[in-house]
Amino acid sequence: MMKAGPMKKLWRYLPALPALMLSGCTVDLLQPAGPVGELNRNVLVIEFAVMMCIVVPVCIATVYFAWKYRASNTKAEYLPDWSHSTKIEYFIWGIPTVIVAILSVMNWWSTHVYDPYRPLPAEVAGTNKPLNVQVVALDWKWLFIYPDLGIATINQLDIPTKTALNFQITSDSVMTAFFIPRLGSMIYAMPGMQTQLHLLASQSGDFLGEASQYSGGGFSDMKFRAIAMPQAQFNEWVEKVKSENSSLDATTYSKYAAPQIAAPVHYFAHVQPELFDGIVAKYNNGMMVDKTTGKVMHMQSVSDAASSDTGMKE
Ligand SMILES: [Cu+2]
Repeated sequence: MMKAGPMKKLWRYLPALPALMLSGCTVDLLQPAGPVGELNRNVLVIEFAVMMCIVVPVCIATVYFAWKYRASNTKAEYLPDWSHSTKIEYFIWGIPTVIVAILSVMNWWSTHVYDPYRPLPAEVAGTNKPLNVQVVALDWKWLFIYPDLGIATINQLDIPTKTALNFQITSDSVMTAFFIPRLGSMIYAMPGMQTQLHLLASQSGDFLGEASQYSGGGFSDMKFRAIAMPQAQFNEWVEKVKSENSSLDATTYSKYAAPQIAAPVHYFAHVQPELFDGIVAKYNNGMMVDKTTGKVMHMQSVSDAASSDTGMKE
């Protein structure tokens, strides 16, 4: 008889394995804190279930057939000349076709219902005035500009709950991706371009935000806290930031935009208007798209400031 060796002891911890595996980065995706995240989670779970409808029977059938048609089983049907079965053809082509069709419809529907470029539907967004946030991916930190409030932060995104968030996203470095797993959707940040994302936090909380695309040495520290709080508390926070004595303009921007690993949180009481547009324009020979007319125009004043003083990282 075998004695309880070290291997046998290890088996006792086997039930903890799923929990251990879920303790990684993916758990946030299963605990959404807003409507977009909820939809992403539901799609993930339903699609997983749909795919398991084929994976599980195939796994079981593999073991069952191997056992049933084993060499020593003389009772099983033996068909050495078998070559075709229309029934099996329908089965092996039909089920995958149905599953691909279900997944296609689900994916098409779920990517359009909360299109990242479209404001959230009114029944989800509520009546609070949406908050505009401009996001700039830097090496290796995140700059958040609140254009309507005239403030900015580095590596911390405070947001009011139950308020639609309109993000404009760009990068002043390489391409990366902006991602707050508990709020949902991941959108690319690219130099010279403006991507958009519309999110909403339905509950207060301190969520992880990250860069989800590898962008060099400081990538693993390119994280930020997204802190959702009630409107009144958010207003207090804005006042606190405004009382800081640090400002972000064309001259100080270069200092803060320089590559830095694990950058500390920083508050700017004042931010130069159109700084974000200047950052985008400097990769387009100073040209930008006018938001009201849709025409391409020259960002004279801002690009002078942003590209000559701060832009070039020689
Ligand atoms: Cu991951």
